[in-house]
Amino acid sequence: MSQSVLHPAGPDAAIISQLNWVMTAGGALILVFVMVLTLVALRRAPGPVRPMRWIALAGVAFPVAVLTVLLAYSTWRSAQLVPQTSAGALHISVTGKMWWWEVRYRDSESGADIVLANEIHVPVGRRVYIGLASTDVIHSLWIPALAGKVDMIPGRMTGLSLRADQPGVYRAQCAEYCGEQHAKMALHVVAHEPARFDAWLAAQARPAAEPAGAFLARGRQAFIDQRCGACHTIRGVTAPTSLGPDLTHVGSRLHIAAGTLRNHRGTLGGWIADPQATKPGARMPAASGMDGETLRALASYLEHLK
Ligand code: HEC
Ligand SMILES: [Cu+2]
Repeated sequence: MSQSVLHPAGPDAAIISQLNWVMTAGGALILVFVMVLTLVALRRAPGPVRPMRWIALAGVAFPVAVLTVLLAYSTWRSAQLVPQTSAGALHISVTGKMWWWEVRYRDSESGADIVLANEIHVPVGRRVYIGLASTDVIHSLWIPALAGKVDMIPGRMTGLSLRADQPGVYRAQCAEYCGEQHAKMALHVVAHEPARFDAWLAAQARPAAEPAGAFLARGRQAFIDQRCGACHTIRGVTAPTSLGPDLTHVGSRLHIAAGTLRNHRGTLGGWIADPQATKPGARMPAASGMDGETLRALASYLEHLK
């Protein structure tokens, strides 16, 4: 799960990585050059200097030449970034919330929104436009292996175009301090071959799986009795709300709590019993008045919502 600018997996990240190497190498060369000059100055025999000549050459001509070349180079490379437009691209909306990400796709057949959380899936080789918004404070989406960071500002739409060229899982992180759990506000981008992406999206469009057996049915009943539906949607079970992540297919996700815990029955149960232990301040209260067996049934039910 790479979250590294040094391992680009798409054209934008490759350009940014190259700019980074050129700047670092250029800066290192200049540093060495200045150090050598300093040594020469320290070791030379005392005698008359010609300060005007040094100021003109090293103080004016040299920086002007270096900065002009860098400006031309970075302008040329930036022009090659993926065009920032939604035309012809796969459209995804991501909304930053304290401290998780709501992700929406449009179902091309029904026109309805397909809502999920903390995970973006993209087809390899296709341009994707991610519309960005925030409902509370400023967040920023940064997927280092795929693109530069773009802020998500309340009351304003921003956007980010990117293309993934290699299948894989790429970690992303909120890159604008947004409060107590900013550090635990991560997201994973999963890039698939196009056919697998289509299958994934079709599966996400379906309503939640019916519980297979009495134990899982007990879990679903606990979800209703505990009023989890006040903040969470399970399509086909509870009414839409977006105070908390959509759980219709929560079992299909790699992580829960915005990249914080690996997703399985054990972590689901622990999270439901005491979310504040994992993310103090998270906007989910601990479940109360549930016996152990009911909690296990609830966690198993959520795990089976693939
Ligand atoms: C007051 C609103 C609220 C209630 C009630 C609530 N939750 Fe949550 N829940 C949230 C929020 C907000 C998050 C996201 C927390 C974060 O990651 O910072 C969350 C996260 C989760 C997650 C992780 C989802 C993911 O994809 O990361 C699960 C699972 C979950 N809740 C289950 C439950 C269950 C089961 C109940 C009922 C016992 C419940 N919640 C009650 C608000 C709520
Ligand atoms: Cu943040």
